[in-house]
Amino acid sequence: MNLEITKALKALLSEPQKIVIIPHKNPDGDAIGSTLGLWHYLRGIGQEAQIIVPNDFPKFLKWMPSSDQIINFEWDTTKAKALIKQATVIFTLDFNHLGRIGQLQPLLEEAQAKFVMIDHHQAPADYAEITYSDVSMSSTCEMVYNVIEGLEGTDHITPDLAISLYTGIMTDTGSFKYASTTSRTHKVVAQLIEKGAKNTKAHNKVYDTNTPSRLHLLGCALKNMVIMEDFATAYITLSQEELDTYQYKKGDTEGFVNYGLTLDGIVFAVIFIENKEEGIIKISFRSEGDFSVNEFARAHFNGGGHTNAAGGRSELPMAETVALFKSLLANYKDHLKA
Ligand SMILES: [Mn+2]
Repeated sequence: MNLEITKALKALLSEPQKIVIIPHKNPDGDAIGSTLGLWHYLRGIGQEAQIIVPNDFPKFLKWMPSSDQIINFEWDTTKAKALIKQATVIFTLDFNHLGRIGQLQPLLEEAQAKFVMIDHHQAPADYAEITYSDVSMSSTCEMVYNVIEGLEGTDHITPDLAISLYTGIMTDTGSFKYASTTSRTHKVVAQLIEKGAKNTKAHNKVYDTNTPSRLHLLGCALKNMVIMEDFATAYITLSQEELDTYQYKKGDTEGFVNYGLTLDGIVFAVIFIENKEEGIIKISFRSEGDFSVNEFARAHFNGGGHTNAAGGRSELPMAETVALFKSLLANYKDHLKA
């Protein structure tokens, strides 16, 4: 975090503000962890702050301290609207384009507040007064730690704050294994553990809370996996019917896409998940090495993200979506090698 951002944030927070903190739609561990981490910090220094999520977040994150204080826009629309209208500062976390917040987009476009963006995705939009964007960061949680440190606020890191940030770093780095995990990431994590983050608890609460139906859905997904050795690619499909058969609940398919990469010789893994209600196929892309799934998702599937992890969507039916995907691989043959 550079000096200019530190100075601007210091000035902003030297006055009492009415603060709203917003993560992206379908919030993940990093989105919830970073918003809660920042929320604990801002409350700790005496600021008025509220978190508003565009929609619900997975059950495996609901143990996080004070996560019950989070306002869900879909359930508490009137309250959320009022808070956004009155806000003097809006922090947007773990996304960098107002198209990522669903129904909140028009409200934020009209909001009078000063915007602060803290995010590690590529190609940030230009909507914030203060933009802290760094694609080299493991997670937004690591960036929130940098913010707190930059504001000389590490004494305000309580165990609740610490475990919030720890959890987001853990989930966004695939438990500290992705290429974005640096020595600095480990130093931050070490600090968080020293501040009281119960690291084993975070792992158990996030990863060891499977239901039988989720494991059965995983079994179905793995059975559906198609391996294309010539392109070092593996993809999975899950139809709405299959999701229904295994009583799909939000968050159940989290991490499924990564199984393709555990195969020897596979560098590109994809999952296509049908969503009948929205009339779309949701797609997650993962890669190992140099192949940029961010560029692939941007170019062909209305999405984007990071070099090794991205999302996208298709409005075509499943079979046509998969056919399109397969037809594209030949263009990337030189990059799709183990
Ligand atoms: Mn993130």
